Amino acid sequence: MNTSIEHIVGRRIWDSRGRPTVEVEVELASGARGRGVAPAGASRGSNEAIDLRDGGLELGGYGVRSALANVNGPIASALRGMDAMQQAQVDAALIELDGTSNKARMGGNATIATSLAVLHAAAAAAGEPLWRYLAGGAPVRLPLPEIQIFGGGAHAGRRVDIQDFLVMPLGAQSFDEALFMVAEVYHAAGDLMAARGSRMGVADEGGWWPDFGSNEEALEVLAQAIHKAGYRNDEVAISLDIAASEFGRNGRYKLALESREFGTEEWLELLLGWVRRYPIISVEDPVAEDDADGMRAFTQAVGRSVQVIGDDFLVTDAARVATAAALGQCNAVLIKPNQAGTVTETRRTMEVARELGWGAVVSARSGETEDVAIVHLAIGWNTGQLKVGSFSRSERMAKWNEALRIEEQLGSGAHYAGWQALPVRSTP
Ligand code: 2PG
Ligand code: MG
Repeated sequence: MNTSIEHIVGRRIWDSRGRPTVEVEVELASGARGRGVAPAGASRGSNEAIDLRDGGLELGGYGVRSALANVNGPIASALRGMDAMQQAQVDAALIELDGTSNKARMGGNATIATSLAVLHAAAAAAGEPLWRYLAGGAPVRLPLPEIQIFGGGAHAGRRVDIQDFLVMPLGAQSFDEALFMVAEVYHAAGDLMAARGSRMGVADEGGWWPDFGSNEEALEVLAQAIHKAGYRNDEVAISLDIAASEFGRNGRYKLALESREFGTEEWLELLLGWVRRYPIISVEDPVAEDDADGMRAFTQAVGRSVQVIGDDFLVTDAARVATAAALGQCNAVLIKPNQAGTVTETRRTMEVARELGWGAVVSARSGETEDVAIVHLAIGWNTGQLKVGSFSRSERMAKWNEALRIEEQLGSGAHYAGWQALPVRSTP
């Protein structure tokens, strides 16, 4: 079969926030096709691959004409004739063509959509679902999901400072049961909000709108919701994405909701108090991306009782993961393909994390589409954990539902990762 790349077309489609994004379609000489879509973050690390936007007045500056021109021009010319089965070579060509350290010239949105489209076309040529093509016969697990119940920070008009209040169904026996448990907690939380007379509605990733007087109150209500749904702490635990780069810089942390400001030391004291008082099993970006000492102090303080994920801090970069491990910062990495800009670089980061015995969480962005590729990456690469936002809005549910279908395809060979996917010694 001739698997050389024949056509590449970039088109503008629209994401879950009604903003334009890049979709790329690749066709091979054999006729096999693949489609890749770039998601978009709102709380971005400053070292991520650049999301190339047109600026100006049109579409609030979010236009993607320049990124699409790159796909349809230089990228298509460079990749035409290359073998789609050689993903590393295709991605190396993208990296070379771009020539910058952060995909600033071609745009990380242009490169990741192209890289994913080529990957999909290769799986189609192999006649396999993407997850199975990626696994290549190696064992896989259904991931432990990390699911948002309240969405705050940049995803909810900064109604609370902390970005994500999430749960992890540690005690489920299957992915199907894991979603069942989360559904119960999600709706219990909604009922509690309604009973309090809170303003209802959902944030960018589908979590309940965070109508609270303090950040800790959200934690309190989440713990109540888990209890109300009938689960113990070792069955459903809490996970937080602090996204501290959004309100912290130069060792100062400002909680706007509470009109309070902290230095790194007091900030860590506050977080560690929460970890002691609530069943928290995972914390992402507890400090700002520029606070390497704070990250080390937090990671050392929690030891092996809490997963500490680097998102803005590590930006899906293999070298940053290796350095952080050597310095005792974090014990897990968030894997966002569009932070890296190509499939190969994303995969390398995941592999380094695995070699280190770290946790690895494949993650969607706050701006998403119906695309479900990341579910296949999480399962095919056997990363053990998956984060795609909350339990409402179809761009989120499409992904959870895709994992259910894959669980069914695996049949009796399906194995749910559960809490053992975490780099921790025990459940809360
Ligand atoms: C995060 C993501 C997803 P965003 O911070 O982990 O929740 O948000 O895509 O806005 O960076
Ligand atoms: Mg994050």
